[in-house]
Amino acid sequence: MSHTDVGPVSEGISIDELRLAARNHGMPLEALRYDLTPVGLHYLLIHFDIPETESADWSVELGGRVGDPRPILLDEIVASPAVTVPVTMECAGNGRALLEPRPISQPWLDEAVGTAAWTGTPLRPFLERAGVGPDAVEVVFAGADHGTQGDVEQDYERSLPLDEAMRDDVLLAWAMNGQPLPPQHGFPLRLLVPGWYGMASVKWLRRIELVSSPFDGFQQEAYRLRDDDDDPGTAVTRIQPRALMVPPGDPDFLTRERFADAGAIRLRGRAWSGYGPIARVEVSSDDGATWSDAALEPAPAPYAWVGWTFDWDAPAGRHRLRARATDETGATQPDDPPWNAGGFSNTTPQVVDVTVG
Ligand SMILES: Nc1nc2c(c(=O)[nH]1)N[C@H]1C(S)=C(S)[C@@H](COP(=O)(O)O)O[C@H]1N2
Ligand SMILES: [Mo]
Repeated sequence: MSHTDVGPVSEGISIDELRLAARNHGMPLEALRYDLTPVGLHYLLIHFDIPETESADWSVELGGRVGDPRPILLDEIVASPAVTVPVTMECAGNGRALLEPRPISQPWLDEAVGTAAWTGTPLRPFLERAGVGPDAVEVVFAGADHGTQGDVEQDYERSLPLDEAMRDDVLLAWAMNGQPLPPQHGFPLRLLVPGWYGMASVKWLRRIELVSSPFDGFQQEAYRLRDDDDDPGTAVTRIQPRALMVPPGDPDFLTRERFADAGAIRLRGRAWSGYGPIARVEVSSDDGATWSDAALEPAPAPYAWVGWTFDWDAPAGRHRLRARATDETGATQPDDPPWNAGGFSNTTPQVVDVTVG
């Protein structure tokens, strides 16, 4: 079994990667202008096929170290006290295709992000009703989707440590921006784990199992920061800080290089972190040689991106803009994040080339 596959430095994107990229689209960066990403513009990551699901009679099986393995009916979930919270979700592989050598997988540049208002109900009361066994350490969540990855046939399955699963803000979610979840985002029910990279928020949620030793299923092992397949590495969990800007001016069709008029340009964007509030966003117009602080808007919610603006007096010429975020823990976006074979958490600051005329 292999969890990683790395191409030679010189190798371009393959047809297989292009097919993945066409199925799993990113959020067009101009959509950073919306507080809440319109559903069709939110990024997508689907490992296998979108399963054929129906809400009628949907239930979540319960198993493992529980006292009462009664399934949880979707009707019961939807009838429970509902909350709606804006949460920014980002794929752990965002930035992967910019690494050299390039890990072979979904080839994200920097667009694998979106923010939705998710409606759901906390998971915890259902775990309490099930009676968590004294030896339970993790909760495994399985989706209804099925396929093969790294030669391993599997349902999509991920676990959370028990204390994370018991957080008040971990939700069983059935709606996104006020609409029932669309098929591609997990209809009729998904898990939502605010602050963690997207892989933890299991879609098409079908089964919950409490286990007495750490889960080592394929997707659990796949999301680790490792040098190569033999390296045990460390688990990918929460979202590292990142800022992105709406690319200013107008784009070239093919290269998406920007063209703008000289003078005052208000740059704007969003920043987020799964470790705490954003403390600072900085912008550079000289490819990172010098940085200036952007103005932060009030944070809308603990795990939703925060808006920022920066007034740039753009002189004529070619400029390389960059933006970077720092969160309240002091973590920031390194110029050269450590390479890893899965291509995770590449938060090197965004590059936007602009010709000002
Ligand atoms: N069942 C299931 N859940 C899943 C996935 C999947 O392939 N199957 N992909 C995960 C990954 S890697 C990400 S980044 C998020 C993406 O969620 P979205 O497509 O709603 O944006 O879903 C996660 N949940
Ligand atoms: Mo992902």
